[in-house]
Amino acid sequence: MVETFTEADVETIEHNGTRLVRVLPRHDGDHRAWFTRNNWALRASMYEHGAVMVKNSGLAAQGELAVVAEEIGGNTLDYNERSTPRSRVTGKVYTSTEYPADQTIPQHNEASYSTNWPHNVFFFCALAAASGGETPVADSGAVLDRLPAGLVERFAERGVLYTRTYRKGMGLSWQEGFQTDDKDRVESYCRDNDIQTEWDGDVLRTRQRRDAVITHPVTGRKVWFNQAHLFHVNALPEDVREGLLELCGEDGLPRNAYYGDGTPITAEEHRTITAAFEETTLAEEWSTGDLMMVDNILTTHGRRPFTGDRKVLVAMTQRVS
Ligand SMILES: O=C(O)CCC(=O)C(=O)O
Repeated sequence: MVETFTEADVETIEHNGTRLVRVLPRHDGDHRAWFTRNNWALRASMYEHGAVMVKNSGLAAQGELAVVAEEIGGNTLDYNERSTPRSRVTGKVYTSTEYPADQTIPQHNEASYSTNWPHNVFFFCALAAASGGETPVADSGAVLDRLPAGLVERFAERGVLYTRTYRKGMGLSWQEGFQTDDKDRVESYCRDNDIQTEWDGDVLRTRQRRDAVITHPVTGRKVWFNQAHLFHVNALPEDVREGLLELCGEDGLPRNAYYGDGTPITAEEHRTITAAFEETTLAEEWSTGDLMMVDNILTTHGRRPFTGDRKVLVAMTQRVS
């Protein structure tokens, strides 16, 4: 596939089953025409390898990100049923998750806790950090291959139960999560998307069961596709975890994850899953102007801590239900 690029230097980087195709355009100035000529190669490489990074893409404005994302990935999508704070920049282009610079964002398949997730995610580095701030990728099939067969079997059979408590001042409020001030609209969304709700005044608790292992619709490959390790209470630093448990109890945590039948995911299982991600993660440095596109089913993404200012914009395309 990679040979089909024109006017570009192309290199495939690999680490323990995760691949990223790095493409450096070599054209004489018209970057948009280059994207059009290489549209098929970009899309095919993304579906075959999982992640493609176009260095020095030439994209200047956020609007250009949306246009290129649509040309390659189809319709851009709104960020609904939110799990992290982000801002809309323009149209359907958002900032990436706005967590403090010293925090790591664990690897995840975008929105895999929901019934609707984007097939493709496009990240545009509008401003590279002074140091760090990579958006690492890890192949969801390689993660699955590293996990013990018994654990995969249990998750495949039972799925994952995601629990959330939306309250103001602790994680996301329900208004931010569902992007509305209308409780009836939240109820109707939850009914349509198989989410159980329980209201306590202005506090909303939800429970939703989702698959943990799915089959890639294009390649037919089985992949680990969930956010159990990220929602799990042990993903929090110990002091934050202890404080939250004391304050809200297990039932009131902003988020947590269990096996789909409600049985706990043990600390040991959480460590095993986290280690499988760590072993397969590949991180390529950002420069301002780079664009990375990922097949969200085949490839997870996360974020490394950074120093200095950093701005990464996101466009998601092609909802798969
Ligand atoms: O800022 C980034 O590089 C990605 C952050 C992230 O994981 C997200 O927004 O889902």
